[in-house]
Amino acid sequence: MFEKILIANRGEIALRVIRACREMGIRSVAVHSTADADAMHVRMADESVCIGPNSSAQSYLSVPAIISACEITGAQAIHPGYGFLSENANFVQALEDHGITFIGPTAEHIRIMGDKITAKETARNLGIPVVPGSDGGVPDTAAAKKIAKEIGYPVIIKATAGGGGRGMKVAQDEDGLEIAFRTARSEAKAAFGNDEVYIEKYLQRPRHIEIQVFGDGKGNAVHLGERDCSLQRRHQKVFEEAPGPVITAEQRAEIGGICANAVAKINYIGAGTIEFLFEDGEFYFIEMNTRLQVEHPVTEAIFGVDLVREQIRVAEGLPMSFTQDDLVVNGHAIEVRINAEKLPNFAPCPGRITQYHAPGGLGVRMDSALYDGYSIPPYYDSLIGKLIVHGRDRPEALARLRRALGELIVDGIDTTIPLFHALLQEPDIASGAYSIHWLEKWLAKEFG
Ligand code: MV4
Repeated sequence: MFEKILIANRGEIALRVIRACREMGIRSVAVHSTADADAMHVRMADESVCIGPNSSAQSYLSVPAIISACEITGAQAIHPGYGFLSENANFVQALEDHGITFIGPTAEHIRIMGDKITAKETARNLGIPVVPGSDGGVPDTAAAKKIAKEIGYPVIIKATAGGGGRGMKVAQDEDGLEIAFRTARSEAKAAFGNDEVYIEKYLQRPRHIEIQVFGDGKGNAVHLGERDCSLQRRHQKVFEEAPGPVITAEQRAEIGGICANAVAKINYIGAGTIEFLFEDGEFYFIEMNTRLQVEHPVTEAIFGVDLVREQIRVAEGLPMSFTQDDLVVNGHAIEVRINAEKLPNFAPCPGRITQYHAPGGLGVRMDSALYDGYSIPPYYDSLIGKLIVHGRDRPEALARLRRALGELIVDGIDTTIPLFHALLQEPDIASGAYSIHWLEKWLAKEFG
């Protein structure tokens, strides 16, 4: 049993992990940069260690500083949260060498899924449906044209080392392919120092549907349904919901079963998310994330489970506390991301919070590290809170979201709260009729 866990993160996700530790009777250690000396995660943890200056590179991303903090405090395990070192295989390897448990998957699984071509090949071999395209890297335009002819236009060229939407180019026809291929390759080289690219059939109006999986590292795994995260701006999610408004129970059981079997087969341990594009009733694998995700609370709401508690359990070698049969969808949950950003351009807007009031009541969860008088530092991500609502069905969740947003007060800075008030007026949001392109089109129409 772990007595003490170090949380290698900040903000709301650090609080999320500290809360799970406290409920399990495990002591928590916060780490922080100098800019975060007054942050809520430092106050809430049982103890804290300053690990470096303002810049993430020298604090939250510093492997030696974090390992030292572990050794000083005697923490036996590290929870990485999301972002920062959460999907860094070298970090996981370093922890192993120091006898510290990483609360998450193995370095090997992180490495496989971090390389997009290897991830796709692994997924295909495990029986997961993938987007039609090249088997691995494409060496030149001639090879690209040959594959494009086979799968049909439009096609998309992606960087092997990319992800999160960086290094992608669409070609509508053979004329466009030449330029798309060369641009993708040179951009990949510049951005990632790796010019390998691959090619896929371009899906024109898909939804982003991701399946939550969970394994015990001993060949047992379950799925916890899907989240629809199609509402994104520049590859940043802003609104997520579970279950997906257009996914049937039969589709959930089928794709979920495929994903659970796949991760069971590789002895995957902990939380994972298998991302798909969903179009015309078909799922197409694009990537796998080997971490707990920002939007995990919508899944927790509809299944009534604590995913962080489960991560800690399996890291200790304990079994998961539920089986697939225990996991029944209950109602509908929606999360909106409250960012310190000024509309219409979403410009980061750090500064002092003069007043903060979190909404409450039935079916409302506010995950945030804000407090009255807190100054948001300019050095980190602009996510300052997540409002999660749960209702018996989607209309109830939407009504509850509108009500809770009305109670939420974040004064002193600009936030994305007005965006959600506006979105809730939209018939397409009310009906769930949106694809991955809906939000950008709507923003262009609303704000020019
Ligand atoms: C695609 C695609 C269409 N067809 N792949 C963007 C981020 C990366 N995770 C994968 N992405 C896409 N891959 C094929 N074959 C469209 C996108 C895409 C997208 C995907 C999910 C959510 C938002 C998106 C916005 C633009 C493009």
